[in-house]
Amino acid sequence: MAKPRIDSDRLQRSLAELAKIGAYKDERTGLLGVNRLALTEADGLGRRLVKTWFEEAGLSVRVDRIGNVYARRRGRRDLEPVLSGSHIDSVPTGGAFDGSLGVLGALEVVRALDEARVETDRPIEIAFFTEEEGCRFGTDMLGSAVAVGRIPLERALSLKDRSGLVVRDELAKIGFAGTHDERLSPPHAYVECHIEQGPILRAAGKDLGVVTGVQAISWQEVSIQGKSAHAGTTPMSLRRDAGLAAARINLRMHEMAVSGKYGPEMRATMGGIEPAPGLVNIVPGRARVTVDLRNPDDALMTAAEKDLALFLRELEKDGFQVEARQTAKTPRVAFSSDVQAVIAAKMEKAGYSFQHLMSGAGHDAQEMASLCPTAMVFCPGEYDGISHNPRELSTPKQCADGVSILLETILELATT
Ligand code: HGY
Ligand code: MN
Ligand code: MN
Repeated sequence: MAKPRIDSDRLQRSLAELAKIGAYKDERTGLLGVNRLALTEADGLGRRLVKTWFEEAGLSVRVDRIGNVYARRRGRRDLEPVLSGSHIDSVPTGGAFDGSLGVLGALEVVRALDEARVETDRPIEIAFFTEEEGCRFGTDMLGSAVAVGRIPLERALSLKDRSGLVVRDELAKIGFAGTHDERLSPPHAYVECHIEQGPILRAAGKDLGVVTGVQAISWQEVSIQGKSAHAGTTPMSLRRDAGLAAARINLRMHEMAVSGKYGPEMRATMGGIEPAPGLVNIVPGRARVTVDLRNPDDALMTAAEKDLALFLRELEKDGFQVEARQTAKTPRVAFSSDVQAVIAAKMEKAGYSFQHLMSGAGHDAQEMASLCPTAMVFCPGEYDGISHNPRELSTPKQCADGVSILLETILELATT
């Protein structure tokens, strides 16, 4: 039996092929980005391409009722599988690696095992989950959260995007309204390979990262009702400028994060700011903003959310109507120390430099952690690990290093 090896060129070809689907030219940089927003036609085409690759690899494929896709490689014995995967939906200004590396890396593991004619005791399964990004329907890790039972199927299927289109219908439109039970029976273990999407590993000069867990995430959509008025004739004292209220919320969030009051690693982002009607000579009567809070400490996250809620009440004393809707909320998640130990031992043995770190970004792995022993392998990225941006880049070596450790880890976990 030959030793299975990752074929880096084949992995890069698969990543490049998938990145063509939903490709767009970034006006400012001229770079090619990826826009495969969940359940759009591009996501459907990407899903179909990867599903075809699964079938060509001889895997048995199933699609569940929230559109999650699983592809199983038989093992010698019919035991719980070792699961690996990620997502292929992207943010609208995405890159070629976020999520895709985890799915195509797992496929490369299967291809390498087949080439080396390696059988494993346990089955190996690859998954890609629906709407990991949460950009379109407002809730991140949607498919994997349904798979583990954190979000009920009906609630997920009824979610609407900004134009009122419903998950249930959009799934059917792209042909991924599966029939398989959406609740995943616990795998033996779950391992995900993902780009770090940040600067830590590159700055530390490390080849790879062993991920210890994911920080807490809290998303809200805040609607502000003020009073629309003529920009020229309305004295400042008579205004209820919803755009100004949005700016005050943004400033409060920033102060909460940089003050250290909620810990040194609190992060706050107002990614969406939409005053209406958004015209030069009209005081905005309405505004819709998004709130993204992150904190590695659950108690500090709760305290920060309370602070923000109080601030929104303050705005009401100034005559605004403010309605905040929680759209995503996940606690800090710790990954399995056993699976981390396997990953670290493989990195050690292969001679890679590595460090342990917590993930700043959310991942499907954080949902899987409630179902089975779970951990992640991080690959560094260039340009400070920029992500959710067409400049996202992990070099072929960085990708192959991570996927080769994914291979070794899956092999060990699949051998009883
Ligand atoms: O938002 C996140 O952390 C992830 O990219 N979904
Ligand atoms: Mn991702
Ligand atoms: Mn992402």
